Amino acid sequence: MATVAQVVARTLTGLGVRRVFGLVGSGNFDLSNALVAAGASFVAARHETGAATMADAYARVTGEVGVVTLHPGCGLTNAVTGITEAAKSRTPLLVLAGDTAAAAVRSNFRIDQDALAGSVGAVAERVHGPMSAIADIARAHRRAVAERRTVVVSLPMDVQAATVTEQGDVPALPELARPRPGDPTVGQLADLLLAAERPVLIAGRGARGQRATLERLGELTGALLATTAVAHGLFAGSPWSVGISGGFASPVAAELLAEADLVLALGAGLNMWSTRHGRLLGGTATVVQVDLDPTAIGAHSRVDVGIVGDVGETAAALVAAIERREESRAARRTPAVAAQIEAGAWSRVAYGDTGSATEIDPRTLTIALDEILPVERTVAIDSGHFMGWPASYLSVPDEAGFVFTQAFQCVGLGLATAIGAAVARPDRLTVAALGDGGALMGLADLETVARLGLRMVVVVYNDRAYGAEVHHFGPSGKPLELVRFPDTDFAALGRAVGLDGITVRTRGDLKQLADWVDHHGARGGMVVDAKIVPSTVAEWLEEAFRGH
Ligand SMILES: Cc1ncc(C[n+]2csc(CCOP(=O)(O)OP(=O)(O)O)c2C)c(N)n1
Ligand SMILES: [Mg+2]
Repeated sequence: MATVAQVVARTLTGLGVRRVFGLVGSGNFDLSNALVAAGASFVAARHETGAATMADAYARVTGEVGVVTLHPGCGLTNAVTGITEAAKSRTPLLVLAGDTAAAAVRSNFRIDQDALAGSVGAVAERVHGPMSAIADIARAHRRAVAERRTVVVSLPMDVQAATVTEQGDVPALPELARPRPGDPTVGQLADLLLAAERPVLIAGRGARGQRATLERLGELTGALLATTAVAHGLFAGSPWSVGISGGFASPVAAELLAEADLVLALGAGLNMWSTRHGRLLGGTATVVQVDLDPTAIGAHSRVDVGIVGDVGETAAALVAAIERREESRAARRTPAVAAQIEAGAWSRVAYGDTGSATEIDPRTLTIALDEILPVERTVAIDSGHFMGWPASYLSVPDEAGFVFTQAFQCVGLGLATAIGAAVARPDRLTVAALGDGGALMGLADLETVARLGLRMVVVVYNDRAYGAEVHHFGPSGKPLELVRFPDTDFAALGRAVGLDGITVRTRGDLKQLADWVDHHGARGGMVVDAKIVPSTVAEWLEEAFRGH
């Protein structure tokens, strides 16, 4: 005899779930313990939005389904921001939310959980009763995986405690063949690519994991390579990669992208961020968009040719078609362009250092971090004005080494993102790049970094302000008192929870970080409170404001 909670837990571990994030209350206590008893390991967060975002980041880095368990009502509402980010990012995420019994109409915890889930773009599912428990949880899991959705599964407490007398098997599901366009479409696309003088491939979220095929396509067509921010790292180290397309593009990357006569967007939404409000797409370029989701095609930008298909399958079909023709082109792949790309890397772009004895230039800080920290790293970035610097200057080894939870454009998810990534890849040093405002918002889970003994450097770009707002409204003379605040000693906050903490005002102060890397192998957690020059404005932000 088993309870529904136990059967649900066993079904999930049977489906491959091995890691669960969460925060335990009475409404998910038995379920969380049942998951552990069934073989999953449990990662306790200190705030539910942190728990949801950790599971989201874990899913992004590992490719597994993320799982988070929550207390009913208030546990779920606390997690809503993280759930929304995951839903907007199409992260396969299972949110196992306890729920009040149907009859407990006056329970303090009672809310309409299904309506809440739907309102943020997640799918509402429930475990209805002992007879259907296995089918219910298997269906929710399948929707998360097959539809790439964030699924909020409500599990009423009376149902969780009910006894299951007959336990069926989880129906085995076939591997789903991924959609690919038909031969005539592939042939037309091959014609377009081979006729282009200056083709560019822009790879987005849907292209993650497809490096080899896309590099081959680039080789055959002479295309330059770029990624959106969420796919950053996909072409790390390629001489033909111009880096990120969008606000964080280097000046040379922006120039080369705008010159393209054919843009092939692969699993990339071509939104205002990845195209700089369309300015990175040359006015006369032919724009081709390949996406699994028909509603994504042309949703943000002008698209001349739309193709519904899986990026990997479509690219492989294109490669095969071009190879059959025994044709290839050098197009943009000349020694001069390679030299232009190399010389134009962000780290080579000259700038006037604005630092003083008390404040460090954020660019100098980030370039130094890139030199000091091991290259086997995962970079996780919060939202705010500062975010262009780590995105531009910190190299990453591959696309799993960069986690960008920005679909909700929400401040405060960066630390939890870093924690989920660090749990996923303990072999890599995780770098959490945060603004001071975002660090304070996500502060509850700083303790989690210490408690889990994660290998992490938490860098706080501390400008004593909501800098994005300062730079947005300051130039037009608006009052800024409400968006500036007193300095916070983040090194002391780090030490308070059991981490190392250093304060950085100059390049020389980073010697302590270099020693930590050299002598301790960057083990354990370190908070770097970087007192940055608050008046140094990132070009990407000025550029973004110009676009409005
Ligand atoms: C949850 C949430 N609240 C408010 C905002 C509006 N907002 C955007 S950037 C920003 C400032 C963030 O400050 P900080 O983390 O210090 O980074 P900075 O901009 O100073 O570099 C704010 C408040 C938001 N995006 N998300
Ligand atoms: Mg700030």
